[in-house]
Amino acid sequence: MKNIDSYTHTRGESIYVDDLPILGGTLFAAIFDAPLAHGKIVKLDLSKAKEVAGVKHIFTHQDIPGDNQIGGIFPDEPALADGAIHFRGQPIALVLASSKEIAQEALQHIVLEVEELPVVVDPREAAQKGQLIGPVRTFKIGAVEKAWEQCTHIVEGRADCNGQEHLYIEGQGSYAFPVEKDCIRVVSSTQGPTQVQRGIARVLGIAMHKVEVDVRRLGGGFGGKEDQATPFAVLAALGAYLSKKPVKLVLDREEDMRMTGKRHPYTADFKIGLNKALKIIAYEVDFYQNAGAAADLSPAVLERTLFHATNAYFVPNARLTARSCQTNLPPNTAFRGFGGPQGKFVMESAIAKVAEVLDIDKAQIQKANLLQDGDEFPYGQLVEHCEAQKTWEQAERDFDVEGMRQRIQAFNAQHQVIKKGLSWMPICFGISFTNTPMNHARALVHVYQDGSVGVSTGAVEMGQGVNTKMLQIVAQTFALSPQRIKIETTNTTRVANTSPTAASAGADLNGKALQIACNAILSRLKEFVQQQFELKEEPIYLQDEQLYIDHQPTSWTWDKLVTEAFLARIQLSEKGHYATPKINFDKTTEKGHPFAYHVYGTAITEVTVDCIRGTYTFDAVNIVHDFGKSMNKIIDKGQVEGALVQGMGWMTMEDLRYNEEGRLLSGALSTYKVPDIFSVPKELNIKFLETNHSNLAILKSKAVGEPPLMYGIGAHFAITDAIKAFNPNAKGLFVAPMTHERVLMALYKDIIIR
Ligand code: MTE
Ligand code: LUZ
Ligand code: MOS
Repeated sequence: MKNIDSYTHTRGESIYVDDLPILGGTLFAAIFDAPLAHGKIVKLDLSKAKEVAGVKHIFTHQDIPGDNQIGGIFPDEPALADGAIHFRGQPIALVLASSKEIAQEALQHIVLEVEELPVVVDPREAAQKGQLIGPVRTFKIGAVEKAWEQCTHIVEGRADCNGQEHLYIEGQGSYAFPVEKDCIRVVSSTQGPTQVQRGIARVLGIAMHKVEVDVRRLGGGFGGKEDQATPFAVLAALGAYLSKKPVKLVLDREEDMRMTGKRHPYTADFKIGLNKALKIIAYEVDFYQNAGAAADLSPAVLERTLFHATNAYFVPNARLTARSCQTNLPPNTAFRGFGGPQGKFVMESAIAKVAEVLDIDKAQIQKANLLQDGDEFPYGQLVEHCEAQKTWEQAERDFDVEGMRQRIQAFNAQHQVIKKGLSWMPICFGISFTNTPMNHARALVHVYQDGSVGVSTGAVEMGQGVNTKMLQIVAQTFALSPQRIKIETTNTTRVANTSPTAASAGADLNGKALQIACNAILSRLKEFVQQQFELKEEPIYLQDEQLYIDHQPTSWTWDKLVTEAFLARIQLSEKGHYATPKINFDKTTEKGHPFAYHVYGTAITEVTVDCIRGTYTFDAVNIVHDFGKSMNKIIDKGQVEGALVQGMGWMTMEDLRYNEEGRLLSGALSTYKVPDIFSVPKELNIKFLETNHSNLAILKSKAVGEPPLMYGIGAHFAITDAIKAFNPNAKGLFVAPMTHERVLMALYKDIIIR
């Protein structure tokens, strides 16, 4: 089944926040944001700006009726600055005007005087100064101090990876409407409707039931709208509440890039020890996460870095430490992989460095240490239904790796200034919010008198196809054709207390809740049929919208059944609730069983580097991915393709730059380059490893949203491999992204040009 949105998407008919019809009286908002990264506000003069024709209101923190606070995990982030500035782009005042242009024009007339304070952008410097958010976390397994004695090879090093701009096509935006009796209705481009609802209620000082949040779909989120849609929705709602007019706040690209947080940059020190047989015996790592100015989701991201710090390898003795460092950058936030990619990059760097020192193939070490059933993760969960070796071995076979190696060697022998490189990237990613209480969801199903069905869940559609998957569940349960089913907007008055659609768990959690609701309606209908036809044990089922009794079609269609049931006063609506069983985690011991299951896979990346210019093209990425029993192969394959390329962009070309003053230098598409169709590998082969035991995945179809992003890490190490083919003295550069400039430097480091 194809994506239910593809028809309207391709015709440009799908509706986003900025496409909503404008209601009469609407005011358009612009945000006056901090022009520097750290300081005390000495003076804020709005008088000139208020005189601009068409400006209706300018609000500051002093106008906030409730709590000036939007922090989710820690209350450390004001909605509007209240005297102190902590990052460039921090909202200070909200201008409402009769048009967006006038509102933006008024920003130029606001006078701000600031007493500047020193700016910190480097996480190690922040840590040194004791600027940490939350506790330092350490995961331990085995006895790492003693384990070094058993190691034949011990290697230490440092790895640094940068942040990443989400670059969803649709910017942050909300449209807020005042409703009678001090209520507010907000249409928001958010992954977390309940987070937005709670944030608005808090800032306006009203109860959550007075706030309705509605989401049709997002033009991409990628984690950037898990937490950070909230501040902008809050400001739109504040404007509507105070002005009693509808308020539209949609950021343009440069505002969005300047004001919002991104993937966390990390820097880490590692030490790894292997025995003679190349088994990893011990691993120690110290992560410094660049959190930005406020907590946002950083503590949760930090935690997932630790959960994935050993990637798909068994490490019997480890000490993994991570600290969240407060700097004067915009608060960094969720981004596809949620700290997992950063943890894995360091592990892969450590293995690469050992391989370099021993002068052996990195893949030899990777393969020797892949997880197996019965192994223990550093957080105490046991490895079950492990597909690490299976995906690796299938990749070896299906993609004729031996042939590939020989072909590359022959090519490199024949070419002096163009070299090819190869890398392997196994992945293992845990599915569930690491914060156990977040792992539940609700759904609401209405079967209408005419047999058509309306479905609401807590899942937010952001391009990942979750609505199509929800529709499939209903269609399958009721044996209905897709046209009879409508997926409603995600709305907090229909489905309450939602977790954000995140952690790749949207389809699992909401799909399972939806299955429960549909099955309850189906049971009631069957019971009704049993009574109506005075049946005993004869099987009753639906097939192709037809009622079957005792394997014989009856004269009753689905529509007839529904109509009759309605007349017999049978309840045709139902809600479902699902909570992931078994999972738990104890933060005091840092042990537990946090994940419902894990997703595995292996990618092989082949690159060609132009060793004169430092440029590269990816010839092929070959993947064997563990989909479980995919319920929609088109969508799932699309998720792997998109995530891979997004991960490759992070590792190679996306060059996020802040200067020492905390000013974003790569704040537009002219200075920040993301992969386009020309950067996609020339060949992209995705093989489905089909497995059948993930009962906690919806219809055994494993979560697919985030895990494949981490295949992109392979791009980095493939480039290093090619560099070494050109310059055997070159040392692995464990710094991402591997831009063309960096490749050029690495190619000619310590080389004597003849
Ligand atoms: N795919 C598209 N097209 N757009 C997105 O914004 N977000 C990713 C992933 N795939 C995203 C996407 C992220 S970060 C997550 S967590 C999952 O989708 C969320 O959806 P799911 O839980 O339904 O997989
Ligand atoms: N969000 C969150 C996430 O709050 N907790 C998580 O564990 C998580 N994991 C991935 C992406 N978003
Ligand atoms: Mo995804 S980072 O869980 O929104």
